[in-house]
Amino acid sequence: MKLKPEDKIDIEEILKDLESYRPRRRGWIWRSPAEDHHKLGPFTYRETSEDLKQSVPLPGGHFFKDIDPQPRASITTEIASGRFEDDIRRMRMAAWHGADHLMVIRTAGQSHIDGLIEGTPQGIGGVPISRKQIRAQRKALDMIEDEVGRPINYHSYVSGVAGPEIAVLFAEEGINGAHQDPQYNILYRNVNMVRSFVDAAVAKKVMAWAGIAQIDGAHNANATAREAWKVMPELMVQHALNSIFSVKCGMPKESICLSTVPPTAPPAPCMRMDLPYAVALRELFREYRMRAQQNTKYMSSSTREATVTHTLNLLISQLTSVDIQSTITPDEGRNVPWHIYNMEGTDTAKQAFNGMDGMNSMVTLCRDDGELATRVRELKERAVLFMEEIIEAGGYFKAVEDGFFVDSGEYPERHGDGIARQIHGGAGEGTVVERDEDYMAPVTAHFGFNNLAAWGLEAEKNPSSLIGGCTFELPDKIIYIDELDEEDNVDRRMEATYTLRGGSLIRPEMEWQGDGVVQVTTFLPTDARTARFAALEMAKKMGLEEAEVIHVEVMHPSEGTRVEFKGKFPWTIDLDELVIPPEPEVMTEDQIREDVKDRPMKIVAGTVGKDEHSVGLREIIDIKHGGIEGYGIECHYLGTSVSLEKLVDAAIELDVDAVLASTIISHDDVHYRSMRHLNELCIEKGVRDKLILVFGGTQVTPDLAVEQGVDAGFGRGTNGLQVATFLVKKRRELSVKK
Ligand code: Z98
Repeated sequence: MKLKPEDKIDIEEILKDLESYRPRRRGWIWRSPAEDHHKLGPFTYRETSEDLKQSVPLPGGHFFKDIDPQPRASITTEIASGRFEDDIRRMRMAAWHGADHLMVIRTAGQSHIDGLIEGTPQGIGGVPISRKQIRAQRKALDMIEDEVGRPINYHSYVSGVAGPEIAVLFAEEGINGAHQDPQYNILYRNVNMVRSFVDAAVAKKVMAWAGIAQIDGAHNANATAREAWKVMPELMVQHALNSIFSVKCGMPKESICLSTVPPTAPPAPCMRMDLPYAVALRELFREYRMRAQQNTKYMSSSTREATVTHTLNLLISQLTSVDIQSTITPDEGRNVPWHIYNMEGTDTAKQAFNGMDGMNSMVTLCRDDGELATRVRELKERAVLFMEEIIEAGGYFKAVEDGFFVDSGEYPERHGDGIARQIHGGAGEGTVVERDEDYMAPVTAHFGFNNLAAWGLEAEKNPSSLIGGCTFELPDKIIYIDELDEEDNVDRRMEATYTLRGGSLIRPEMEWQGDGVVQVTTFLPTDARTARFAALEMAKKMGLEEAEVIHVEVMHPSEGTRVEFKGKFPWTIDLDELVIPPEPEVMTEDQIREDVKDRPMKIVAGTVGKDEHSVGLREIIDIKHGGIEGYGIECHYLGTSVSLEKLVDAAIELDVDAVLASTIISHDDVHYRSMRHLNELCIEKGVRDKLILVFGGTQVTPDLAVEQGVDAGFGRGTNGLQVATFLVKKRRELSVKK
């Protein structure tokens, strides 16, 4: 199945015949760098990767021939909706915006399930990871990567008590990246520590066979600690432990990605803390890859604030040449994991990297002396001392028992509030048993003792040769289970939204098909608490169901509050009943030039009333901005705050074809009053039938403008070509009438 940009992805089609779907490849694929001086539109880039075949450029790309430079780093988007079928459409959109690492968050609690989930139940805060779900998504991603022209890495989590089983599932199904870190299980999920490390060894060996890139879990200490900037030495210790353990299990260093998060955020003076930390990490772990996340700990529900923190974090990523850039920002603070925020986070990363392209060749970090170097050294020393103390204490397990980790003191200071776990405690305690002497498992990528001595050399090289190959070599041996629950499955959910697919009905959607969710942003002239309740009342009056306030921000304690709320719009829109006016036809530049050459055209223009705005009108006129001058139209610009009388007098004196009036100010409908007045003046002076009257401005609605008596109104986003087309066509129409 080949995707076409003009058609929606067909989820029903993807779900067909999943039993026989086979992944087309294994392993992580990094972006292919473009050449050093990569030319795109008017610019040359230094640090980009190969262009996409099809994509959605940044909104500002419009000014530069819609170029869409792709940064070097892989860009992650994290998806956590709970319904994998809706996430597929979100993945396609994210890929078009530039994400090539699609990380699917697991449903809450999957860490504690000691086995695999089957079928496609609905999740909470993420999807239940199951074979059917990942097959469907990987199959969709095969099509999506063909559509955008870049490999897409698909990712989820191999932690929890079923870690090895999930690793095998991921290897079988061509998953490309996964979190795996035994320390995560121990500290945050209270899985027994011995079990966690044994499981991790098995899982890592399997992941290494499948070429799966690994992300560790050190950053969770940062998110958990009360004062995140104090755990920097510990974070390095956690990275070190998981990295070297992974290497010992057979994982190549280039597949080991350290998960780093800048520990602080403004108003903290974050750069002075976060940058030395990032530099120290890169120096200590230079053979490994870096995966940078955003700081999500000090994040409120303001998307603006989150985006600034994200951008500062991206500056660090740029300065320290990150390999994978995660984008998760606004969802965390607002708890609204919506489609649009996946695209926004991806765009923020792409935009920041585009803007900082080549910066590292102009700016050098001061590593020799001064605050950066001193702090980098200090952090490394603290980390090494921490490691030494673990050894003195009797090793890692003992250190965990003593509460060494996630203590809120900055090492060597300790506050005694760390997370302590006991070696004889936690989920899965006592489940690790020594292998019998005659233990033998005929499987590929086996970890540890396997008694193959009696089975010959071939078996020692690859134990699965004894059974003609295991599921890694022979996927037909995989037992595929479709669904286990008759009600909680994708077919039932799709039935419920059937009418919204393929027909003429649509509903707003933020997370799931047909969820009806809309967000309203407004300002209420009252204090924050009152605004919160007033907003809910507004939502009720607007007919929104299940309304919730998602952001409240004081503009002034008594003058007012910015408030954002969401609710469900309970209706559907029938597209067949919509009256959509035809798109205005635009002549080609050459057609306009030819017309004006045959019959010269002259206009007079000005911003009218008491209005000093000039940019919009200048863009319509100036050759520099692609304005109508460029087509040979003679323009007489009278400036700003021009009276209508002066404009009409000049039109008569210069004997022009058209008057172009502009206004931005619109309070009390002054712009529409000006239009009426202009029309009346022209009638009074007997020139109305000789002049084409055009009014423009950001608040102008074309139909309303014509109702006021002018010939055309142009609103936000108008360009010179549209105005020139109108002028040429209108003049032809008038000549015919004459
Ligand atoms: C991230 N958004 O890093 P549960 N294993 C490791 C983890 O770091 C995590 C999980 C498992 C962040 C999310 N990390 C934080 C090493 C989570 C998650 O138990 O299913 O939630 O596993 O991408």
